[in-house]
Amino acid sequence: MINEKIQDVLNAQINKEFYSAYLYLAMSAYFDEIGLEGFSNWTKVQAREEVDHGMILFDFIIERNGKVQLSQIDVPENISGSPLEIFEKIYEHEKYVTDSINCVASMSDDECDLASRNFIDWYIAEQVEEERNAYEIILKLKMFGDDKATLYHIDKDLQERTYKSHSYK
Ligand code: OFO
Repeated sequence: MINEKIQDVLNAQINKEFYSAYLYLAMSAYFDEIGLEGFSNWTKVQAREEVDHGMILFDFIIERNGKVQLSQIDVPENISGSPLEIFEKIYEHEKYVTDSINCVASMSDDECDLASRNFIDWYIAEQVEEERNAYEIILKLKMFGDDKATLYHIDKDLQERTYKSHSYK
């Protein structure tokens, strides 16, 4: 049986992951509106990964004979600006999610819930990748983003990203 405090923070984390999916979807729609199809594709693929992150938490709570408690998902606001500004928001958001995952890990240790502690390792590794992915795009945009021809090529590159479903087992 899952520890109740950990169950609560995992339920809160489900909400954060689905909010992340909403955030990336809103960004995808915005990029599509301004004609950046590759950026739109990249953020749409990321939204699907975020749904996977939420679902893995959902399944884990059930596997531990716990209770899933869903809560209202906020609507993302202020989705506008240059690709660099949007990716800076993404990077900040992922750092926030990393902090949240780290707190789940540390609480699992405090509560001696080692099954949850073991489970959350997958998210810790995933967050390293999430932050790095956003950061690499920021670096490219800072270096070349003002040049329209290069922006066009970055957009083409981001068009190549494809969705692969995520699982922690
Ligand atoms: Fe689920 O990692 Fe991004 O937010």
